[in-house]
Amino acid sequence: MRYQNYIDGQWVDAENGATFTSTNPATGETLGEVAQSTAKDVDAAVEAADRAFHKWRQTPAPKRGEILFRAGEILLKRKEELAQLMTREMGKVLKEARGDVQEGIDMVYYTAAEGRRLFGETTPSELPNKFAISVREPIGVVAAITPWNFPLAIPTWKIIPALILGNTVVFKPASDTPIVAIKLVEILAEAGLPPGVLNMVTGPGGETGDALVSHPKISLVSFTGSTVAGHNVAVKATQALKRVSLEMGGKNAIIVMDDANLDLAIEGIVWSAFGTSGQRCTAASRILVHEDVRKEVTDRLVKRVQSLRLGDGLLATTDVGPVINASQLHRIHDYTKVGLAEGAQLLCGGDIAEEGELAKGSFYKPTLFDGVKPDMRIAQEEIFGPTTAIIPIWSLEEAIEVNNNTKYGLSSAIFTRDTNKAFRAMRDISTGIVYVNAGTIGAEVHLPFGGTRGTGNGHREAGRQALDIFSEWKTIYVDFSGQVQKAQME
Ligand code: UN1
Repeated sequence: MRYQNYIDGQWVDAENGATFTSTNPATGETLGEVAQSTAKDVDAAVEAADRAFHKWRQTPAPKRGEILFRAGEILLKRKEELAQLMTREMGKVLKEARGDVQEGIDMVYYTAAEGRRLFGETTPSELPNKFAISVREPIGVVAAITPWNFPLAIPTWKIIPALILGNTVVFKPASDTPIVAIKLVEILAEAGLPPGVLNMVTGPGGETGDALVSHPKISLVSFTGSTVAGHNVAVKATQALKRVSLEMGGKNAIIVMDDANLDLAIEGIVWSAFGTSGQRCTAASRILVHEDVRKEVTDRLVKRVQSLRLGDGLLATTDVGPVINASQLHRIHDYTKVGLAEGAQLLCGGDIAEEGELAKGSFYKPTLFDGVKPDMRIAQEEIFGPTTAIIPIWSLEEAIEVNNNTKYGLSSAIFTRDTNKAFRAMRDISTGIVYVNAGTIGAEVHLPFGGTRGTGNGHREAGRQALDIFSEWKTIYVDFSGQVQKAQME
């Protein structure tokens, strides 16, 4: 199967005919050949988006919303098919793939309804017979650059708010998951987006992504992905004075206090650390356990983690799917070696899984380290795999300090039965998202999503707050006094 770019309402090959392969990380099976775009393809896509902008921005927002609602209906109808494709292309277990599609549907419905809100302000003028309002305006052509770990949900976080506000979009999905992205674009086109309003170019971050970020007609770059790639995007886009919204890494911690409900905490840890094979930017990669319950927590965790079954995410017997590709697999394993060299104690896992069918894909054994010190590399650097580090703590104050002391600041969780401790944690934890008696994953689309410090650059996706990324404010004064009234003059 051969997949093409989508430019100005047409499906087209890359101008030089080049392609790359999308493969199933569980089996190595080839899923299709996908256009490998060059700067020329990017230019054609951006020019098309730029031409479409004028008309789209003047389309009433409720009408734009109607098209997006239709896309939501189609997504809902095709949910199962999309989820199966996602499991084959990205690897996450089928239940989670359904969740990813559902998160996309939620985002589409939630944001489509903004078409009938997009509230601005009216406020009294300081002068008589003068009227003052503020309204949101689109910015122009938006570059949406998305990662492979949520191949449907995250593209909707960017594309849908951009479109409801009247921007046009050039979408570049991750090279590991282009086919799911192509299906999303097909659906948005079928829903009735006019040609040029949404364009897609597939290809590697290096050539395709760089050309997009540097294109003079791109007004805003919205990026989710690794810290290294995000840094590159930020430097290039900022030099060209574009607006940039970045969502990058995490080193999220779960705090388990001595008064916690341990049944709940253990399940929360397993879900947050090993769900999606640990490949969420919200994944719990540090577990800060009060010394008084550490032995019980580690003993129970080891048993639970060793019972997790690795396999193809399409099989009902699988708990943990593959990681995205071989290079990521080796990177994760290198971190195991780093942890051992730093003196952390390996409790289970710690190796590439190659038994039977697993040898065909990229599987890593769910890994637990104990006795980890807060400043070790495995406690500071994002690994993005099924591996987590237990760090002993002795008090809430210490836990909060360790929690806050990484270069990232996305998500945190605390398990405690003590309301006072819960509220102190809610106040003093400095991440963008905090959970009480729940793990670090599972954000909902109608609340702001994003992090402090090196996780991002101050923006929030999702929720009403996403509108601030994709719009400019325009302030309008209407003077109906019939005179030249001079503000701030006596
Ligand atoms: C991500 O990993 O980049 O909160 C997004 C969660 C999901 C979104 C994760 N709703 O885990």
